[in-house]
Amino acid sequence: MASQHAQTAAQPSASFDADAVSTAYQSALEVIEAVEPGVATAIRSELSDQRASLKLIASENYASPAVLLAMGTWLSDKYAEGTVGHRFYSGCQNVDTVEQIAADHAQALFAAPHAYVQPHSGIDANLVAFWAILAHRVEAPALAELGANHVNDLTDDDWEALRRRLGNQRALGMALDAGGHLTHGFRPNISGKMFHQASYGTDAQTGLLDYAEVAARAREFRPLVLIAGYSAYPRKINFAIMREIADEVGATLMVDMAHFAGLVAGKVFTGDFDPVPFAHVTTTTTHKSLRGPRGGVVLCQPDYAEAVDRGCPLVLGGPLGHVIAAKAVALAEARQPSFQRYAQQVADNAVALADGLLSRGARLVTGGTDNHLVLLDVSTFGLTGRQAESALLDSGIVTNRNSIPRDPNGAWYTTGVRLGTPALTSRGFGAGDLDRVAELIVGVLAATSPAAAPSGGASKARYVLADGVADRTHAAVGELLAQHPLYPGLDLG
Ligand code: DSN
Repeated sequence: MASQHAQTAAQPSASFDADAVSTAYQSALEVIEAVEPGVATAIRSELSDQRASLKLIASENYASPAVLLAMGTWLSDKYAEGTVGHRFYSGCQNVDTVEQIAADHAQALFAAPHAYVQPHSGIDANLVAFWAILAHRVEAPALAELGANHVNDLTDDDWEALRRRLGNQRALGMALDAGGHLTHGFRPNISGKMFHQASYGTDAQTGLLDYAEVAARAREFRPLVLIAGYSAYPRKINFAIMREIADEVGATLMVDMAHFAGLVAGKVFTGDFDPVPFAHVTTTTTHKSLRGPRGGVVLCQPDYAEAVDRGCPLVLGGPLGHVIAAKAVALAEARQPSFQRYAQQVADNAVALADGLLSRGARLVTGGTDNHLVLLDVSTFGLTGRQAESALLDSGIVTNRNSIPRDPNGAWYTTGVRLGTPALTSRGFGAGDLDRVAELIVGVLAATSPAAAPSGGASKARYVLADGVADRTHAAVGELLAQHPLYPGLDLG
């Protein structure tokens, strides 16, 4: 008999028929196993490992069976460079259909004038956005000045001059150690090489974004692109203020909402905290708090649409029709009222986690959270981020170490651990469960001490966890996970 799972914020899908999904996966795995058993085994192991881990990685989630199944199809076999109805290959009618459905859902979900759903990742989405901003703001006016319609019409000298102009623009983004992303102008990243780059940080006392400092940096630096967004900042951003700053200095406002797109979709971030009406270009991933397949999306105002749509083939390789189909399914799910309950619970759970940590004496960057993540400063436990991350992993708690502002340990060892609630919320964890998670985390860190390096000096990686703590914590984690099973009823046979 089919077991239907009810529609609740707790499930990683609006609802699914566990028997049908089990049969689908059992059959699929048999087919894969006959060709390469090692792959079938790894797929099975990944489900058991995901089921058995307390996942607090802020950028991860669990997509629904409908999203996952949409990815395993022959839409993968089609080349479809170009855009809907305007392809460089024939026979793209079905890719056209799924791409249009995905774009329509993205536009409706985010009330965006235009959506481009082809980027394969968040980095790709940001590259498309940068290229589109350069094309719209620099290349198009230069072509008009020169009376040309296309770069191919330019003389070699004019083309060289334009290339130098394109390569001499400025971008201002949040510093990596303040919570910004690599693609926001970090020098080793391609974004830091495409642009002359400067960054803004956070207030040394409060850890909060200081809009007056952002404005001052923007006035001094005069960027072509002002980038807002983060991957490790635990607060919301006022995008109305960011747009005022961009307008004052003539910058294009680009917002990377990859981490908090689910909170925008779920109407937790509204008004001045919803970036889409304020940004000229907004980028996102689809697999973090938005709970879709791995991928990216660019949303933009109408005057950037033409340049954004040229993402493939000018920036990206051929669109992944099977992943775009899965984006369409995930975006349809995110338009359901249950997704708004999910998103609110993600934010409520982050507050419960923050409060649980603070009440047990931990220190958090900014003193709390408004979004889906908290940034724990583990120096109060006498540990580096690397030591803390490893001790937590030994105890069954999966996190990632992260720099804190002005981090004395650098980006490899770090002084922070980033904790996020989207994945646990998809399993049905509530605020009480997150308080228990906080208790377990503090218990492990309080029982961990730094250990000396083999040479005798201080090590930033080695640590000692008091006897019995890892086993006891594993058992407590197991109890929590058992109360909130992942993909309940899904049986791989
Ligand atoms: N890797 C993502 C994260 O963990 O935040 C960002 O690219």
